[in-house]
This record gives sequence, structure tokens and C-alpha cells, in this order.
Amino acid sequence: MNRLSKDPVALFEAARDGHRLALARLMSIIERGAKEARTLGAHTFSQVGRAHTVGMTGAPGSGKSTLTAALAAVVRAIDERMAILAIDPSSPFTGGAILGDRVRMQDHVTDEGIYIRSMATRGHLGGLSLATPQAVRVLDALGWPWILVETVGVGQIEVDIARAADTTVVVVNPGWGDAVQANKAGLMEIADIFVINKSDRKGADDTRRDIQQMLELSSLGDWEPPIVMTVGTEGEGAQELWATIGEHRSHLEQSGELSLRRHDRIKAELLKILTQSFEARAQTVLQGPRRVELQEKLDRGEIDPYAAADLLLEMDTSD
Ligand SMILES: Nc1nc2c(ncn2[C@@H]2O[C@H](COP(=O)(O)OP(=O)(O)OP(=O)(O)O)[C@@H](O)[C@H]2O)c(=O)[nH]1
Ligand SMILES: [Mg+2]
Repeated sequence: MNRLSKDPVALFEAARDGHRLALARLMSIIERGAKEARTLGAHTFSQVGRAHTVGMTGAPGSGKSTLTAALAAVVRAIDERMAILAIDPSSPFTGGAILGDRVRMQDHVTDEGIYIRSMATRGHLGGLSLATPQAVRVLDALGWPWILVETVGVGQIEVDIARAADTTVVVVNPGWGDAVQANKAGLMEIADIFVINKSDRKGADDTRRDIQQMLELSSLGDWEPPIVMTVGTEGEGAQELWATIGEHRSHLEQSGELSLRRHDRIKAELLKILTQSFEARAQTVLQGPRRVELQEKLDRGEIDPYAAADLLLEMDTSD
């Protein structure tokens, strides 16, 4: 294994034979987002679509990792297999922020039926929202039937990543206003399933009522998001959560909503990729020699910035 090829396609084949180190390398390739990532994407694209993805989101410390570990135990008990991606935009992937997760996941790290990986990109904006679907596709193509994506934090990027799953689980805790905060963060609209974790604490019923009230005020489709009460640390409610995820999956498949969601998702991804490449091209154009000349004209007021942009774009397409 220490002679593992650097070629992404060879790595993919090795990963399909069960080599975990090859899989780890594939994930690193995606994190770096370099040329190999594109080769990998092109190679795997036609092999995806079988996995069901679950997004797990909620405020920091709400118990997402604990719940994920509890779900992993349920999944193993019924002899299913699940890959878990912990998406952490804030820390480099060698950093310590994920250590806590690693410890809780320790029960599963040597388990053939569970794959756990945390992902981060080194700083470039939008990086994770582009890297995550690529990572999910590779896992899908490798035959992982369930892929759970845990996002850390409730910023726009995290919400986008969580929303990009087939089933989105939003985790809240008991306590005054927690559901209201989740609502403000835009989590109410994206939830397919609500979890009130830490239900061993007081206020769980009030939080349930808060969520129910908010749901009544919002326009629902033909799926009313169920509310599951859990105590992640005890594994309590994990079975029910797993069953509810299964119900949502059936609903998506039977109603035709699954293909609609996947259509919207790939469309949004295309837009993101385009925006990113246009921005990169704009940077190149801006560094070109003609910019200096135009800048002088701009400074002297001989040309307005819109006209200057038009000129730069024309130059870009003519060469
Ligand atoms: N009392 C109680 N504590 C819990 C429960 N679930 C998780 N915890 C504790 O809450 C803390 C945070 O749990 P995590 O699973 O790390 O939460 P997280 O949402 O993954 O946190 P981040 O990834 O940092 O956003 C840990 O100390 C857990 O032991 C629960 O049901 N009840
Ligand atoms: Mg966590």
C-alpha cells in the first residue's frame, strides 16, 4: 500500500477493492481541488445516484457528532454500511477542532462498514460547497449506500451544504429560543426532519411546541417534517431517527421529489462552478497588461468603469 499510485483512476479502483488508504488519498485530492479532482469527477460521474445522502446540521455543540455515532451504531446493527463526512470549514484538516469528533467516533473507526472522514479546504471561498458534492459522488460511486454529511456551524455555507443532501436533519436543543435561533439561521425551511437532542434536559416539550408552531405558520408540501426526541449520549431515539430517515427516503422516491431535488442540486452546482470560473477569469484579465493602460484612462476620467469592463471582456474573448 505504500506504493500506492498517484493516478486518481488507479486510486479509485484500489478504493473500490476496499483499500482505505486509497480512499483517504481520493478525499485529499478532492480537498486540494486540483486537476486530479476533475479527472476523478469525470471518471466517477456516470456511476453515481444509488446512495442516499443525509445532511446533519444545527448549532455548534447541539450533538450532531454524538447523534451521528449513535446512528452509525444503529446502521451497523442492521448490517448496513454508511460513510460519514464531517465538514469543517474553519479548521485545516490536520487541526484539532475535529479531535472531539474523532474520539466519539472511535467505536467505529476500525469498522469495515463505516467510513469517517473530516474535510476542510485551505481557505478558498466556496471551496467546501464545491468539494463536498464531489466527495459525496466518489463515495456513492464506490458503492456506499448511505452517506451522512455533518456540517459544523450554521453559516450560509453550512446551510448550503446541508441542503444539498437528499434528507436534511436539523438538530436543536431544549431551551428557550433555540428553535427561534434555528429559524433565524434559515434552518426551518431546509429541515426534512427535526431532532430535539439533549431531551434529557428540561424544556424539550416547550421546544417541540415552538417547532410545531413555526411549522404551522410555514407553507408545507406533502411532507410534514417529523420531530424526533433524542438523547444522543445514550443512543436514545437513534432507532426512531433512523426509521424516520427511511420514511423520508421512501417519500422522496415515491413522490418523484427525489429526482426534482437532484435536478435542482446539480443545477445549483453548475451555477456555482460557472461563477467560480468566471471569477477566476476576471482575476486573470485584471492582471493582464491592458488593465494598466485602462486604469490610467479610468483615473483620468476618460472612461467609465462599465466601459472599461466591456473592453477588458472583449480583449479576453478575442485572444
Ligand atoms: N446531556 C446531553 N448531552 C449531550 C447529548 N448529546 C450530546 N451531548 C453532549 O454535548 C456535547 C456536544 O456534542 P457533539 O456531538 O460534539 O456536538 P456537535 O453538534 O457535533 O458539535 P460541533 O461539531 O462542535 O458543532 C458533548 O459534550 C456531548 O457529550 C444529549 O443527548 N444529552
Ligand atoms: Mg461535531
